[in-house]
Amino acid sequence: MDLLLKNIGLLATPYGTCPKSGKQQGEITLLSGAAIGVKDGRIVYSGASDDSLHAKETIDCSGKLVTPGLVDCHTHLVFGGWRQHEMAQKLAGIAYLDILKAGGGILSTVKATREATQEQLFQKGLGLTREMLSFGTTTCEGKSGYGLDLAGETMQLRVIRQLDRSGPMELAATFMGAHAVPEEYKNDKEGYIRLICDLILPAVADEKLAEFCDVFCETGVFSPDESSRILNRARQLGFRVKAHADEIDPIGGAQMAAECGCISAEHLIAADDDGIAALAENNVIAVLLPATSFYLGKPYARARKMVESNVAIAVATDFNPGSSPNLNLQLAMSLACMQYRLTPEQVLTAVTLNAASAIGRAGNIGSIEQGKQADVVIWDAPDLDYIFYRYGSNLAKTIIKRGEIVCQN
Ligand code: IZC
Ligand code: ZN
Repeated sequence: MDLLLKNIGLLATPYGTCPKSGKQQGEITLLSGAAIGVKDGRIVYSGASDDSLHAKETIDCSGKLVTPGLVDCHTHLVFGGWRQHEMAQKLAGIAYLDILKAGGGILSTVKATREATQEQLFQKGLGLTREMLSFGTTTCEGKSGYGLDLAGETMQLRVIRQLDRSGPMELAATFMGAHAVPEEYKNDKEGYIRLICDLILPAVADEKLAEFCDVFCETGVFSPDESSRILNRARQLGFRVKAHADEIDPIGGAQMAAECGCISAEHLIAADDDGIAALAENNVIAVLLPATSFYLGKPYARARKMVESNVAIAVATDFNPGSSPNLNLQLAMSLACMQYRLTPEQVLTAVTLNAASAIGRAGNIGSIEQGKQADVVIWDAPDLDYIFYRYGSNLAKTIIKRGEIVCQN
């Protein structure tokens, strides 16, 4: 063995390679006095601490909590500029969709992103992924959607690929050209949808720049019909699909996501009972984003109803410069606990195994068990409740990616 984590006070992890829903969402393995053995970046032992275990390097976990590395399965990580100037508009009561309609919001970030070079976006992304790592996130998803043309979208996706290759953060790339209608197509949404379907999506597929395709299905952005046209085209080209659905208005986004065979539907603040039932029937993972509800002053998604309805829940930051400028997944975890009223066990599954499932990686990450990649967080905490209870502090102490210490707080 290359590495041994010994003297683990409490090992807390979900188990398996499939998303967990209903009662299983909260059924995690809790093992006191545990040890983890690593070889070639993978877990080769996970179980009781045993004096016969030896490795080239040993970390004494001093009785602390250990969990899988956190997976942030929904971020808009690569963008130019910031949007702190929108704070004043928000405080004056101007709604998020009204800022967008007036050419601000996403469109102001599009302008700043188009003006940036690939190197500038890469350096900025590198700083952001390092900050995420320091909070215990070892894998994240990143979406395009601030280029809204061939050059801009592919540049953003190349930055995500460059970040993934430079490590240690592992990234999954999602094409989200259908994030807004760009200024130059303001009066020709149909033309922009054709541009996505006929030019940008095939180019992204050819260059293998993204695994997933996402759309913003929302009032004034893309309707359920328009969204499903784009997602069906993406599926034809080999993408797995996702949708921002029912974030602000209940327009049937969840049903659309279910009908299109989405791996996940995101936000779902306004999803109705039929929408939730459609997600359950079609095994669509609900990716819930409580930090966005907090920042926009919106209601919180009906997470407990989703658990009761057997929908697997993942929780993510939605990190972006407009509706969720927070990249600390621990904050989203505490909000999920206090506002959704999910238990710490349900939330742990939501940010590990279910989040890994939402980005098609549950076979490799999302739990601590033999055969999986050694992505691990040692917490400055005695048990799982403590990290939710002490919200506001960064309690991630040692962050391990592929068997290497990549951050020490
Ligand atoms: O930049 O405002 N909701 N997309 C959909 C966002 C928020 C990101 C943004
Ligand atoms: Zn989003």
